[in-house]
Amino acid sequence: MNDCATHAAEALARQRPRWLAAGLRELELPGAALFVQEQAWPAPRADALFARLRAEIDWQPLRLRLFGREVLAPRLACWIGDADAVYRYSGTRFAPLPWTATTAWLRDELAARLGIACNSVLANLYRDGNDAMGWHSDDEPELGPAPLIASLSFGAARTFRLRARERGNATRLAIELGHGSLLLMAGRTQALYQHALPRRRRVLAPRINLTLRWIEAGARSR
Ligand SMILES: O=C(O)CCC(=O)C(=O)O
Ligand SMILES: [Mn+2]
Repeated sequence: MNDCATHAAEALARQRPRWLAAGLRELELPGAALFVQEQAWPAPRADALFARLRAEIDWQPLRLRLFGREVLAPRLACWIGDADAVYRYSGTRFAPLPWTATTAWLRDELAARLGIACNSVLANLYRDGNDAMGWHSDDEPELGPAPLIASLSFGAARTFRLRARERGNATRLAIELGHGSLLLMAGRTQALYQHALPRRRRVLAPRINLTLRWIEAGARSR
């Protein structure tokens, strides 16, 4: 292992006991570090969080650059965070909007419960089962070599899929992300796997997903 990988493995070894003690469960996926808590915010709290997030966030159509063309993503989104947490994704530069009361509250909850520091959040609103997210890894340089991503879901349950990036490796995993659930992706998860949220046409209800992240200081000014 190189220095970065060693550092990431040590950080994970320190954090794992705290996350397990807080009620998270570790999922089996070779080389990855995935932790889930189905009812991190049980109803009725999850209902209130969904309603507040839907009302507070400035949901916007998301224009992505794909093969040199601008296309509209099948979902609404908003990038929120500290003023200097600028993020580049799919050819687009996102300057963050300020934290809303509820996103800031959730950020502080993650810090208090799990010792996780985040300076930004990508909020996605899937209006119904026709909205989706394609295969990708959250491996932009500003996320560092071993990104820690906390994914919070509210509203309709949807299937979150992971697949190995390595050619010929058929390893896959499907996780049902329900109302009030928390998923942590850490360590080598982004390096080894892609993830996606496929369409599910029978789902008529909306879903909000927040991925809280840390944008590294050194990469921010680029
Ligand atoms: O909606 C989800 O569960 C996935 C979101 C995601 O992968 C992202 O925002 O990068
Ligand atoms: Mn992602």
